[in-house]
Amino acid sequence: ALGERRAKAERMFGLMDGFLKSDPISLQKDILNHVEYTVARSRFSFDDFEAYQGLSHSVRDRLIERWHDTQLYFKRKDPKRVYFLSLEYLMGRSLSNSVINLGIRDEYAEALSQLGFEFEVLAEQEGDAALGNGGLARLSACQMDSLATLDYPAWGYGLRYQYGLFRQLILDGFQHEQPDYWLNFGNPWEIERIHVTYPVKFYGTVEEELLNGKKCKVWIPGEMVEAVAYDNPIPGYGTRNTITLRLWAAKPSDQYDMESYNTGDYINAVVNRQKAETISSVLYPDDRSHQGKELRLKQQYFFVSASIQDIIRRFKDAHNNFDEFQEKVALQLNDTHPSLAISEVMRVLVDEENLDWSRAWGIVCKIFSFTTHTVLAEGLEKIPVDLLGSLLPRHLEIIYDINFNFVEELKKRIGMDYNRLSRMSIVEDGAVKSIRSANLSIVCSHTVNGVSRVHFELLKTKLFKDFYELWPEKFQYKTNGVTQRRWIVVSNPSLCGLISKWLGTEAWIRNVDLLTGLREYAANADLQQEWKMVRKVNKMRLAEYIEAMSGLKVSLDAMFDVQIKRIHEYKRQLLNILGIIHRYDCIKSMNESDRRKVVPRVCIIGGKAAPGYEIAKKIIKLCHAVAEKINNDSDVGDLLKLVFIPDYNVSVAELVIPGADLSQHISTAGHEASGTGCMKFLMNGSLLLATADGSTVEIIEEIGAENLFLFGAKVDEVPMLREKGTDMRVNLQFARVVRMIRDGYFGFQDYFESLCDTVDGGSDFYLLGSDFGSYLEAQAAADKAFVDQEKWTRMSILSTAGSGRFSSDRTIQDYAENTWGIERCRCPF
Ligand code: GLG
Repeated sequence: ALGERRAKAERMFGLMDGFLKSDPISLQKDILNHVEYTVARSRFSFDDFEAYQGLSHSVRDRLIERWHDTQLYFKRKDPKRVYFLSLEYLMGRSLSNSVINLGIRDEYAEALSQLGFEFEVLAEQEGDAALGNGGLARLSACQMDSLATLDYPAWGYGLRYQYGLFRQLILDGFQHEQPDYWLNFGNPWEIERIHVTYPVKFYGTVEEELLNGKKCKVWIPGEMVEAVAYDNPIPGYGTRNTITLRLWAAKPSDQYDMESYNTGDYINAVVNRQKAETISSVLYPDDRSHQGKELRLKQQYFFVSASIQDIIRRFKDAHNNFDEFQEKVALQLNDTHPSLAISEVMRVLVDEENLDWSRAWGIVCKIFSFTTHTVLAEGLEKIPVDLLGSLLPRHLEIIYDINFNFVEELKKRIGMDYNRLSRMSIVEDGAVKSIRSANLSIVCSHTVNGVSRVHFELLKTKLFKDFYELWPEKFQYKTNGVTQRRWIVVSNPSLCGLISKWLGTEAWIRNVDLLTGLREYAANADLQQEWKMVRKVNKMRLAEYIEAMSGLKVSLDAMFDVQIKRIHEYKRQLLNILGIIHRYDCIKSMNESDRRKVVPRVCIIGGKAAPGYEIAKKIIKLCHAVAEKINNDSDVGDLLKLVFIPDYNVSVAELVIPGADLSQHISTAGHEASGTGCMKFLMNGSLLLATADGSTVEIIEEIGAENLFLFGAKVDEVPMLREKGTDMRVNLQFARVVRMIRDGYFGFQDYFESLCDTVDGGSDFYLLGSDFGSYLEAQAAADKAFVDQEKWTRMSILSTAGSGRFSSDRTIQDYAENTWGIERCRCPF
């Protein structure tokens, strides 16, 4: 029937590729139509923002067409689908990415220029969708792009927060958090599905009932809210496939709580109902610590419950029993945040679909896979049993039952090793009895993935050692990747053009391994010349941004040295700042002729600190205090500048990364599970200054140690060094820079005291002191290489050429083949 309808449509409209034409004239007409009828502004008079709105609605129309076709095709083919459950997605802007993936960027640019607008200017009107914190959330976004591009039948599920990640405002060098009410100006990239709603239940009690002579559990909820779907079409590149990211928003339920209307307190009843919406109102801004808060747990269950209902509904549309469930459904848990999906599937199958426990359990064990992004045991999520019991009483029972069966089985395998049994138990006995979400996820998943090889080693030998010994076959790793569509094609169009020109093809945009073809031209003088030009233009763009933002003029001849990422002690922005202080101190003590030999630097730091993370906030303030001193010192001039870029987010990254000569990825070894920022810099030809941590270890293998600046302790040296501590009497350079802060050289003496205490006074947990010497050496090596621009450019080209392995296309293909067992399903028309 689908084919017939299609053929009829084609006969009527004479179109092969949807109803909408995409030549510049048709695009213009559509944009103006949307300005007039959607935005409701006169087509003769509208500003840049209204033009952006008209433009984005016309793009949306084209997305919708492909999206419908893809969904219909998936429905007809009924392939095994992967459902990606993630509490966070950092999508950033959609416009440029969409038109590029749709393959109509040039047509739009032409259409707009005829209307008197510039595509780039309108693209700047869009705000970021920042429904996530950092690496984990941006990884989800990159993976969605790859899933669509590689034609996999996939769905993303998450939460539609009304307030995304807070905006960072810097006042006097201090971070202030402002709410990000990102929906204020409308969001053309989502489609509200008012008819796709599910009830989600909370609280209440569990009762036993007899059903056909069989005892069964019935959950009588105490509260019910409605989940409403908002669909975000995700277009693939070089394919018609357009998949769905379905985000849930909470709305008051119509079915429940009606009786309060009869009490006469109408106003309060309405106000109370409104509270339901708070569930999806705000993203938790802390990416590492979990405090067992009720609202967070409600968010987790809310999105999981709605998603599972949706998935089961879709399955039941095509199947009348659960025999084939595991052949049609793969559920991916992105970290432990969605781990309640496990007990939810058990509950639905047993309590609602009346399957036997053992049959339901057999299904659950075949559908779930779990990826952990954490390195440290302290980072693992725990749910207090009291909290879970009150919010989701039936789930607590189910988890207890799963744990009982697991521990019984375990006893048979390992005997009465009580220590090990208690370590592996899903339930943790302690001051606060809790559920260990990671243990639950491991027990119930068929595959557990790490995010880099180093991370995998740590999982096997430390974090999940007990489980690895029990089930070695469950453990795998898929080194993270990023999408070259966003991180080269969208954000660095001139580099994109240059690469295509030298490779003689654009095929690398879908098949990124082809980038290795650049290796043979790395020393070619013509390519080097063009490469340098492209880099210079990107640096100019960045310098303009810095000036507009801070009034600071920076020299384009200086090395642009960038560290942008969340502020964390383990990521060691403090090491970077101490290094800058050292550089400043050296310049100050030089004579004129020595100063002439200094390689000028512009140090750029950006990132948000979690609102409750005091030390991270002090690092931000220190950065500003040091910048204030250096940037105003006439002895230093252009030799050294320090800039803090406020409100770091995806679109800021798109601007900054292409302009970086050098980028820093300097976490204490063994602390960064993978790191993905380094991959974006690598693709853009920035040289890396890095520790052998996370994915850097694999980057070294790909591009060769001679093409980056490596320093610091290795993962296995860390415990010994920590034991030893930093001796300030030996580490004189380090002691001196810390002393400068302590002595008030940069002001705010008292405020910085506790920050200095973290690295001296016997603690220095993150080993800044012991790595300082080799950090300075690596920095000196970078200076030396920069003087030789021919060598530097060759290293830069080789970085891009070796970045192909770090594409999320490779990661996703590996997941599809080795974890989810899904196949490509390419929409043919
Ligand atoms: C984590 C880790 C990063 C990792 C990212 C994606 O800290 O090292 O690259 O997930 O796997 N919480 C995170 O952002």
